[in-house]
Amino acid sequence: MADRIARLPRRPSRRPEPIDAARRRYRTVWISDVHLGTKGCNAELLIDFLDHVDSETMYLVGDIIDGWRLKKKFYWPAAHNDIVWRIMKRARRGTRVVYIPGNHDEMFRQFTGLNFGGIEIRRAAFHDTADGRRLMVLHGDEFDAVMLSHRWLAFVGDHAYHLMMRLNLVVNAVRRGLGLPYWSLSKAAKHKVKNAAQFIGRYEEVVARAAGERGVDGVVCGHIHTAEFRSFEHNGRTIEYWNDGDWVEGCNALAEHHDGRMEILHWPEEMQRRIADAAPAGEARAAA
Ligand SMILES: [Mn+2]
Repeated sequence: MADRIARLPRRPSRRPEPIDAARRRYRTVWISDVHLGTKGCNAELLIDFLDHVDSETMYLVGDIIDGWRLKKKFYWPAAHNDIVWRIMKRARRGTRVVYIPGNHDEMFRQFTGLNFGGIEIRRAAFHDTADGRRLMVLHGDEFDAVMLSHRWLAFVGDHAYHLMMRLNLVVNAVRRGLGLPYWSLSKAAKHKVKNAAQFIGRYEEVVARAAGERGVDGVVCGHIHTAEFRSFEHNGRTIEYWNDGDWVEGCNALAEHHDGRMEILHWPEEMQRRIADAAPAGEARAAA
C-alpha cells in the first residue's frame, strides 16, 4: 500500500499549472483533511486554490491522503494526482512544505523527521508568526482519547451523513403524503447535529487547554472538519485556537499575512468573488 502511494506522483500531471495566474502571496498557509483517494475530496476546488495562492511556508496538517479508504478500495483519479504534483513542485520551487500526517494518513508517521523531495515530515511543529506569537501545529486526533464521544467523528465528512439528512426529508414528505406518522430518523439526525455542536465546542476547549499547558500562544489543527477561530483564557493568558477546516465539506484554508495577521479562507466564496470581479474586465476586453 505505502509503496503504491509512493509511486503515485510519478504519473505526470494531467493539467499543467497555469503560469499566468495572479497568485496571492501569504507568509504561511495551512490546509488539512483533503482526503485524497476518496470521492468526498473536492479536488477541483483545491487545484484552484493551489493555482491562485502562494506562500513562503505551507503546512499540510494531516489526513491529506486517506489511507484507510484506499486500503479498502483503490480510488485515485487524475485530479488527485494533480494535487500531489502541485505540492511537490511547490516544494521544489522553494516553498517550505511541512507535512504532519493525521490519523487517516498515519502510515506516513513512520517517516517522521525525514525529508522527501523537500517535504519535511513532522509529528507536530511550532510556528512563529511574523508578530512573534508561537503556535503549536498538529493534526488533532491526539485528543480523541480525551474526548470519549469521538464515535461521532466517524460521521464527520461522511457522505452517508448528508445522504441520510436528504433521505430523511424525502421519506418524511412521502410519509406525510400517505398520511403516515412522523418517522424517528429525523429525530435521530437532529440529535446527532445537536451532539455535533456540543462535541466541537468541547474539542476546541480541550485542544486550546493543551496548548496553554505547553506554554504556547495558540494552536493550529484540523481533524474535525470545522474551520474556526476562538480565543480562550488559560492561567490569565489568551490562547488562540485555529482550525483550518477541510476540503471535503467547507473547502477552507488558514493563511498568515506578512504582518502576522491570520485569516480563514473559504475557498468557494473566494473563487466566486474572483470570477465575479474578472467578468466585467473580460467583457470590456471583448468589446474593445
Ligand atoms: Mn483526522
